[in-house]
Amino acid sequence: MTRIYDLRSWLEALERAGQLVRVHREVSLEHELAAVAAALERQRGPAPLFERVAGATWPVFASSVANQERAALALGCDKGQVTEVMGRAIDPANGIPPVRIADAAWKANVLTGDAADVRKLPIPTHAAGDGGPFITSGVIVSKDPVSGRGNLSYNRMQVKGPRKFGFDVNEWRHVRQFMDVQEAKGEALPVAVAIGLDPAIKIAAGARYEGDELCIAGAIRGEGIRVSRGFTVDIDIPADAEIVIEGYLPAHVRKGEGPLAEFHGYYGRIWESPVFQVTAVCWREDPIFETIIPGWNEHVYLGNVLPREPLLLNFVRHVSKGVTGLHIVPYGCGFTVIVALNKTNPGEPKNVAMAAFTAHVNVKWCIVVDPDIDIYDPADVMWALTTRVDWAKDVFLVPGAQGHEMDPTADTHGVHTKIGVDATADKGRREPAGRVSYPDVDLSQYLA
Ligand SMILES: Cc1cc2nc3c(=O)[nH]c(=O)nc-3n(C[C@H](O)[C@H](O)[C@H](O)COP(=O)(O)O)c2cc1C
Ligand SMILES: [Mn+2]
Repeated sequence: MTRIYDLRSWLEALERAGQLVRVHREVSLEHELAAVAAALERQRGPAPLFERVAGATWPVFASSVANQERAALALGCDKGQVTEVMGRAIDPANGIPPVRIADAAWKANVLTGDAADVRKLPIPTHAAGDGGPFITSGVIVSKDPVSGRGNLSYNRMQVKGPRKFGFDVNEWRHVRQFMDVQEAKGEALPVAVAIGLDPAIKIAAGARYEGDELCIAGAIRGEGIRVSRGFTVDIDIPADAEIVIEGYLPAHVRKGEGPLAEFHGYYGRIWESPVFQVTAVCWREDPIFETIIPGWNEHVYLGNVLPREPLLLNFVRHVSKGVTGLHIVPYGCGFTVIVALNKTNPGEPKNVAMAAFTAHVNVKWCIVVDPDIDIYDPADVMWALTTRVDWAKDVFLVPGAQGHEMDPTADTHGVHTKIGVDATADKGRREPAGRVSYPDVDLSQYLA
């Protein structure tokens, strides 16, 4: 197995697993690159490395952690173990802190001052309704100005000029908390953006964690992530990143930014957001740029699937030891959960669904299936819904419950209706003979 510690070793691991496709045909950064990557994500196809990008010298990689196979590969486990491995990684007791080194691959090339021009970077314009080019796969590295601890997050960055971006940050984020401390003193918040990464760091950045999220990445890799001090910011930045942008968020500056495709599959609005002022642009030799297709599978996987599944598993396991697996489906905006249950009592599936609702406000729809259903295969789940559900008896609604404030069916406070579905068999109805199945075959042996 390839030891994964940066984007390049990750690409090797993907290629070996048949999860990488090199796109030789030239693509445009305006919509075309994102359209190809989005189509591949929806077909559960391999991740594209765009080798020729019009008007750019650097290749662009997309869709790193966009399906269950790649999540498992990134975490070094089987498909069905992802939730449990994530559970161990985000347990602060297992965190492994980063290790500081003097050198870093990205210290090979540095532009500062007026020369730090981000027009050099191949930043795509993704969806048709996006407000322009956005960095979507930048992991934001910041530092708590009070305690000094590090922090990782995602904050989309819209290109606003050669050295300026819009910087989207919601109210309850750690970065917002750090900004508030600085703004009270009238001071800027220094930040760095790391692009082109070991997927362990990307997975860590999507989690809400009381501590430095780099400890999560360390826990995934079983050793501290190598970091190196920035040139113009006093921040420890992943040393094996392909590209690093350093800068600061000036105090009390807000500018219109957006719209961008959101995780729920609609466009967001234009927000009055902070501004990121660039102080340095750094890169490895022959760097590879990386992007996340906004509003699509990887976006939901990193933000809503991987960090939340462990929490849900804890809750539903508390209610029933018979739970064999759980998946927050990436095509359901992080609102839909499928639980596999080896039930021992007829009412158990509904109790399990209720546990999922209370585990996280986002959960709106919980489908409970038997362990013979592949929870990672939408067609198998649809088959269970069709053949094992009597809609008048096996479904229950919870009106007036708290949901995500961005659920388009919810009111302005996020109040919505939740729905639980018992899609298990053996409810004392008819008894079909055994289920039809065909053995798995290695298609490459037949179609080559
Ligand atoms: C791909 C992706 C993009 C995101 N974009 C934003 C964003 O633009 N603004 C924001 O406030 N949160 C965004 N988030 C959510 C936060 O970055 C994420 O929840 C992170 O855990 C917040 O870090 P914190 O817990 O240290 O505050 C995004 C998440 C993902 C996975
Ligand atoms: Mn944090």
